[in-house]
Amino acid sequence: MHPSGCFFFGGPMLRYLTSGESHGQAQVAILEGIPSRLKLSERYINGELKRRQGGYGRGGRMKIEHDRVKILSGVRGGVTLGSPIALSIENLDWTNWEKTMSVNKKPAGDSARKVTRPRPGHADLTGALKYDHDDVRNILERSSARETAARVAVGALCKRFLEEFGIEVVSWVEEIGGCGIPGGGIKRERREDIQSLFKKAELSDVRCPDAGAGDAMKRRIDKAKREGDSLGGIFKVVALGVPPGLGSHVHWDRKLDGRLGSALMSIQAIKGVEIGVGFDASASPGSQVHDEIYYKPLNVGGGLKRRVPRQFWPLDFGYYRKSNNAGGIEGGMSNGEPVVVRAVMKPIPTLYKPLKSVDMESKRAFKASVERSDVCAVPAAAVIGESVVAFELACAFMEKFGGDSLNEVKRNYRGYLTYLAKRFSS
Ligand code: EPS
Repeated sequence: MHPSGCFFFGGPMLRYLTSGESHGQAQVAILEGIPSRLKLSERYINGELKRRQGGYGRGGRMKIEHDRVKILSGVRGGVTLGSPIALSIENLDWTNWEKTMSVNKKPAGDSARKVTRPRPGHADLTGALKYDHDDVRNILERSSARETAARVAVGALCKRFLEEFGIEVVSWVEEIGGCGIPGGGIKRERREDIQSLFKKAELSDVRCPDAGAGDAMKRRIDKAKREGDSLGGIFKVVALGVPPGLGSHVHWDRKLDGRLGSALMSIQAIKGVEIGVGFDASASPGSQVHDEIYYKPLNVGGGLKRRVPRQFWPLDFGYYRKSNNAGGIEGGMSNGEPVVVRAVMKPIPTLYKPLKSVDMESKRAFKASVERSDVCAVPAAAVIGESVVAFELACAFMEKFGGDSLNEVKRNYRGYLTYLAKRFSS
């Protein structure tokens, strides 16, 4: 099992690859396994790319780039064909780096922009040792979080797919540099409340739904910038409308929480992931941690009538919980409640006030290299978090309900919902 692909009966259902250097020509991705006849436009993906580019604390690069996707294949007349979908996002900064990053010609002298002083906290030193490079640029160009533009394009496609089934993936920022939402903003779980927090976050340039906390975050970012420093933080991703039964308890590599954890940890600079109450589960006894189960009978006489509280829409299958400490996942399977994950991003390792390092040519102590960078990219990381969660959910969804066309997947999904309602109603 790999975070960028899911497998069933030995064959991949949904998988993707990305390629691209930060100052190379483009970020590219190929996504395979999306069924045919899904409506898709470049405009939709561009909306998500724009969200990733935003956020207070970003550096000069985002003034240069206006990320736009080009769909190269797999889509015709605004609908997917069922074939692999190739996506490309041009790096506009490439024009300033053509000589340095030339594919065919080895750059000489200053135009090489050689880097020999690895930044603590980055892939620089270990990457150079592992891949036998004396120029750290050969590592940092790929380890850069610029790669996440491609992942957000893939995530946008997965979100478009999930939308067809009433599944929505949202996020917001809970903390930056120690400034956070009072109480973590955790407890509210109703669909409407989550959507309202998300709407507020979308209007905030730190993607924080609490205006007061957002202002404190911005002041903290300004201070770090003045001091030549960088900041990390915590974001939350919530998926709404996820049916019970994605993932599985039967084998380690099919557990949904394991797969989400792996996907989130694979985002540049992420150092920790929590599902539901996460690490807070250690402080309370089981009686206060586990979500009690309730049942409200369904009237399925006239089809799938909604008799359970609206916040559980569209999943009416009788059983529900009044709390969601599990973060919507029990036994490695979604349980029908919102899927709630949090991730912590470390401060960006590129500092304008650089840390101690060693020059790889002279082996003498030096300050690390300064590359142009962001002070804080937690708001962007939240959008990237949504993307990787959307991919994993789409993957698990296709494993369970997979088909070649969107209609086939819909038939399969409807069949499952009908089964749940009929089988588990009184
Ligand atoms: C970028 C993310 C960051 C930026 C990068 C663009 O990457 P890194 O992980 O290398 O710090 O610094 O921009 C540059 C490399 C630059 O030249 O400014 C992104 O999200 O697009």
